[in-house]
Amino acid sequence: MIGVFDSGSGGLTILNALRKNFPSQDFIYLGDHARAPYGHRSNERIVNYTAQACDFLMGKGCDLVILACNTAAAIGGRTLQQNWLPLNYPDNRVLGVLVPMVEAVTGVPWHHETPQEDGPKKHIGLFATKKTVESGSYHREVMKRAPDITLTQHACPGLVDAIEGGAGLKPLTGLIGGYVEEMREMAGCTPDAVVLGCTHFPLVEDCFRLFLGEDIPIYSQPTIVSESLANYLERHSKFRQPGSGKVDLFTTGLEGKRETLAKFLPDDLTTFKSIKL
Ligand code: DGN
Repeated sequence: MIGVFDSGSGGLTILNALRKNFPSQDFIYLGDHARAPYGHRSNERIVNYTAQACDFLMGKGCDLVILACNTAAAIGGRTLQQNWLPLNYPDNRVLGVLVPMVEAVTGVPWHHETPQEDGPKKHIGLFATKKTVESGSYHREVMKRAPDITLTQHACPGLVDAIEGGAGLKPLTGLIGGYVEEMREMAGCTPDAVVLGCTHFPLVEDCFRLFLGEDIPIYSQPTIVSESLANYLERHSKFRQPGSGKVDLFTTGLEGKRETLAKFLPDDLTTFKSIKL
């Protein structure tokens, strides 16, 4: 069984893509809505919360957990993989959503962590949460693989709250128009391509598109993560255990968030079970 975790609802964009790609796979989703967003929390707390979430999902029988939250993956991914997992669930795996994006941008598979001499020279713009940008994880992983790439990162403070809070088109376009303009000013140009490095942002991709124009490719995280998982399962067959396409949804609390959730959920998934972490 595969677990999918996000601080809130954003990871549902990833879950939806995974369900399409793996229709007979069983999934468990956990949104830590009661403590979302994670952006203003300390790194230590984000690592602890993410470990608690993985512990819950693995306790439910998930031997593979996708951190469908760039913030949790950027801050806690490595610590969980290197320290927490070997002590607690040595046979299980935790995968993030960041490396598949870096892999797609650089065109270098994750297991080749050496710089490419003739790597692609391009200018990528990254929009993500403040925590993800501050972690430097995207920058570090891109530079390892393709030091010729210029990565301009822009934090989008307030955007996750606005999406989870159900903000309308006007405030959303106001925020996103500002981020794109600031990115152009920082970079001195429009980047060749853009990564939306937050699992909430696919929901507002049209707004980004509005300000970026039609010609700038936007790397789609749900699609890329799903393709990358297919590749991973190909190489690690023990995690390939098709079931009946069952999906269980868990939350730490949906107080005030039910309305927004509708935007993320397909019609056949509506019921969240509440849990405490
Ligand atoms: N969806 C999360 C991400 O991809 O970063 C948002 C994290 C948050 O809680 N700020």
